[in-house]
Amino acid sequence: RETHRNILVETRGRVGIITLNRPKALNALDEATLREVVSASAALDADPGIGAIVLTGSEKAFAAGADIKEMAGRGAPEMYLADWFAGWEAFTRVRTPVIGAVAGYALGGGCELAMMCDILLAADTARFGQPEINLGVIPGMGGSQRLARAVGKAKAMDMVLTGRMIDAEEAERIGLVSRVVPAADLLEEALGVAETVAAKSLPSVLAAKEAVNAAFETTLAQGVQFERRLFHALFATEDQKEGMAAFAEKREPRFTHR
Ligand code: CO8
Repeated sequence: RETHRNILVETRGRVGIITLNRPKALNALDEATLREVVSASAALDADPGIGAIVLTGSEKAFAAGADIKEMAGRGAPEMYLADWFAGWEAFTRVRTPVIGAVAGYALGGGCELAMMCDILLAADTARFGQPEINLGVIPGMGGSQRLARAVGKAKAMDMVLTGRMIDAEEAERIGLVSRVVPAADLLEEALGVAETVAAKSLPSVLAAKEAVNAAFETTLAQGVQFERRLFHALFATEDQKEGMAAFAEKREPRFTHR
């Protein structure tokens, strides 16, 4: 595997783990980190031996935002011509499910990156926020859109306009995260979720992620039809035959595609 400066990449069985590792800046997401996360996640996505990816940070910070020092001196033409932050869209095109595991700060771009994950686990130490308003700007990596879709207008406006941080308990209550776990167990819990997903039949896992994501991009009628077409298509897999046979025979399925 290629070597990285700001992240660590490892695999455990069918699970790939990407750890943001830029402790001196609380994992602030600079351009180098963006390139590394995008390339590492694409490589894991292309590996048929990988069925789920865990994205995590440190005990103190998942990521404290985009790198403010890197952006501070730039002008509008430069930001526009570079299409600053557009590179992160590649991360949302990863087809393999991504389990985000957040401890400590997930602020600004860090919160936005967390929201790009498919299942989000928070340690009880996690703090989420969109503090860009305090810097004279607004979220720039999808925060205003993904937060509004995830938690609705009331909480999204509250967080984006005031910049206030919410704790893990509030994040779970409003539906921003899937589960809250004790900080000491975060990685093991995330690996457990990843292993559970990675043990399913991969075609059904990829289809399931595509189907849920379609809910955010289309009308209900089109989304339901899209789901039904994917459902029909899965009857072409041997894993559908095996899964349903195993149910009838009261045994565990032995999927081919995993
Ligand atoms: N960018 C660059 N460096 C950072 C960032 C960041 N986002 N966050 C922390 N660091 C650095 C600090 O500068 C410090 O470096 P140094 O030791 O060289 O001074 C080091 O990390 C440790 O940080 P602190 O000493 O501040 O640690 P504390 O424990 O005292 O505080 C906080 C932790 C509360 C997380 C604090 O670091 C903080 O408020 N960070 C910034 C949070 C923030 O505003 N994030 C949003 C950034 S903007 C964004 O993500 C969206 C992009 C939209 C466009 C924005 C245009 C500006």
